[in-house]
Amino acid sequence: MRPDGTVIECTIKGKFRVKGIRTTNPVAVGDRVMFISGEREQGGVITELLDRTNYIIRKSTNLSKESQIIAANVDQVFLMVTIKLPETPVEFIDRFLVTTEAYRIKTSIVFNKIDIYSKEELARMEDLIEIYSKIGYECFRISVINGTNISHLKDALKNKISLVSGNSGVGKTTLLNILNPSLNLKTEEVSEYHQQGKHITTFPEMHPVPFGGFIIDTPGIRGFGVIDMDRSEIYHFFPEIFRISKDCRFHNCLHLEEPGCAVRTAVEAGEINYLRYRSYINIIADENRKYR
Ligand SMILES: Nc1nc2c(ncn2[C@@H]2O[C@H](COP(=O)(O)OP(=O)(O)OP(=O)(O)O)[C@@H](O)[C@H]2O)c(=O)[nH]1
Ligand SMILES: [Mg+2]
Ligand SMILES: [Zn+2]
Repeated sequence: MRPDGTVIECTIKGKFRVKGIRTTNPVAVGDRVMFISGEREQGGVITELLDRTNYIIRKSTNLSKESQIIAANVDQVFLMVTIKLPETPVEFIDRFLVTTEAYRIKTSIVFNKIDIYSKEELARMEDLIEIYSKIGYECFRISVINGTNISHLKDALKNKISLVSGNSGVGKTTLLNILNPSLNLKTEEVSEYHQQGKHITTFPEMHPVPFGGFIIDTPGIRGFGVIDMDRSEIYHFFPEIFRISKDCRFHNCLHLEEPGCAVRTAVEAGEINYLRYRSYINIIADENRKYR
C-alpha cells in the first residue's frame, strides 16, 4: 500500500530471512518494502524489506520453532474487550499486555458493546477500568453500534498506525467499518449458543481511515501463549509489579514464596490488584510446565 492508501499487489521474489527467528511469513502487514512496479499491470515485485521499528510475533501452537509475525511498525495497539458476548477473561487481557509490554508498544484497552451491559456488567467494567488505568493503560468505553465515545477513539487513532486486537466477536471489524464505511468488511453475529465469535476476519490487514492514519484489523485471537521469555523476567512486563519489586529483599525474587517479598505485601494490602497477581502466577506456572 502506498502512503495515500492505494494498493499495489506484489509478489515476493527470492528469500527474505529475519535474523534469529524462523517465521512462516517473511513479509508481514505493516512492513515497509521496496518494490519494482510491473510493466503493464498494477502489480509489483518486492525486492527489499526495510528495517522494522518493531514487530509482534505469535508463537505457533505446534512444536515447530516457527512463529508468525502478526504485524510490524505499529505505533500503538488497541486491545478490544467485552464484558459479555463474548466475555473477555481478565487473564487474557493480562497475557496480551505482557506481550505488548515486552515489545514496548503503547497499548490501550477499548471496552466495546457498552450498549448491552446491565448495571452489574457496567459496574464490572468500571472495576476493570479502575485497575488498568491505575497501572497506566488508557481505557475507552465505547459502543460501536450506538456511536458512543467513538470521537474520543478517533482522536487517539488519528495519524497513527494502530493495531486492533481482541477475541473473536468483540467488534474489531465493525469498528473499522464505521470509521471507514467504504471498506464494507465482513462481520458476523456472535453465536448465541457458544457466546463466542466465529472468527470472521482470517488474516491481518491494514486499512486507511479518512481522518488520517491506518488501522490493522486482525483475526480474533483465542488463547494467548506468552512469547518466549525467561521465567525470571515475566514480572518486568507487569508495570505495577515491576515498580514494587525493587523493594523485595532478594534481587532475584520471583514474588512467589520468597521471604521479604514487597510484591506479596502489596497484593495483601490491595495496592496491587489480586487478579493481576493471579494472572502473573498463572503465567509463571505455564512457564514451569514447559521446563518439565
Ligand atoms: N450490541 C453491540 N454489538 C456490537 C457492537 N460492536 C459490534 N457488535 C456486533 O458484534 C458482532 C461481531 O462483530 P465483528 O466486528 O465481526 O467482530 P470481530 O472482533 O471483528 O470478530 P473476528 O473477526 O471474528 O475476530 C457483530 O454482530 C457486530 O454487529 C456494539 O457496540 N454493540
Ligand atoms: Mg473481524
Ligand atoms: Zn518479590
